[in-house]
Amino acid sequence: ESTRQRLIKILESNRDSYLSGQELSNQLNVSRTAVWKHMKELGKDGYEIEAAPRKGYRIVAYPDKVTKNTLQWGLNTSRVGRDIFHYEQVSSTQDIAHQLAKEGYGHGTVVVADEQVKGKGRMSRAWHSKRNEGIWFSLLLKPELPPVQAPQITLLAAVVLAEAISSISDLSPQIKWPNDILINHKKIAGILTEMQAEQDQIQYIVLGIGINVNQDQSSLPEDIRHKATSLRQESGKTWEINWLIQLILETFENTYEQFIQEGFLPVKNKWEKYGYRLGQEVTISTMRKAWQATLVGIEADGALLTRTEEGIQEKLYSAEIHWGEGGYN
Ligand code: BTX
Repeated sequence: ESTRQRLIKILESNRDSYLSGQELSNQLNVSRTAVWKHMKELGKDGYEIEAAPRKGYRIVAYPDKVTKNTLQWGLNTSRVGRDIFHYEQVSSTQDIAHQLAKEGYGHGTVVVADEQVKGKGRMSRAWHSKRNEGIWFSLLLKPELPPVQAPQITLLAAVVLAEAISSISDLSPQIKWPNDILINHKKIAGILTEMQAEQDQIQYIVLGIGINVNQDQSSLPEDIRHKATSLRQESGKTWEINWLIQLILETFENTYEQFIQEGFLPVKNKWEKYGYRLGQEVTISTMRKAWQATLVGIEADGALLTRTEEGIQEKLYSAEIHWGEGGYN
């Protein structure tokens, strides 16, 4: 842990009181000049620090802007987020993460952007990623697993998002197979998993996560307003982006480590708890056809298990699920 990280922790646990330069220099084991220099750096990252003569230092405002530092301070993980790249504007965080993978960056590297101008969904669909209103990031993963297990990581990420949202709100997120998080039937988050693999080994996965956070109805594009929502719209309050990203990274690391150690079963069980329309009949479509079937659950390998009216069970690895009029994607 760096001096700066420890400094933030001390300041955070003394939110309302002053800490003298001397006290901080003792606790951190650095000079008072060094303490002062760190304070100046914190200021650059958006912390507002009051320095009162004879009383000492006190945090008066926390940064609302996201930076590498504000994300790393107080982040309680060991591998996820060890390297963080933050940009104000990018085309897509996915592309940058692929580049970093090729440059040799390791498991857990995070790429975050305030805004994406070419955010992408699956099958070349666009993902709307407006400035500062949501969380748009990619996580570089290097699991020692065969490529057939990659879909499990998409499902795991969906569980992480559902659990994180449930843990901080009264909302009831649901997971639409394979990769969408819905609240009150509207999409609040999406996951895009891209993989580089050899025959029997994943080289790396770039896991892209997009979450609508502080948008109001009018800031979502018109064509998706009826089927998209944000945390703010559902909860009636605005959320602090830094803190949410940290929560998600921490929840991800814990869930991922459990998955590596214990396998997919714990993830499968949680997934089914959040599974959208399980037990109900929906329309399923692939490139070639569309048909009606009941969603039964997921299989140990992450496939979707369905059953037709005639009772025929089928495992699906890639398909779209629709319901109601006009479909949904
Ligand atoms: P998807 O293909 O399942 O969903 C894309 C569809 O969702 C679009 O066609 C549109 O109908 C709808 N949509 C677009 N933007 C939004 C939005 N902000 N909220 C709700 N619905 C929307 C889902 O793909 C995967 C999305 C991953 C996004 C992350 S962000 C960080 C990373 N970088 C990047 O370019 N993509 C990922």
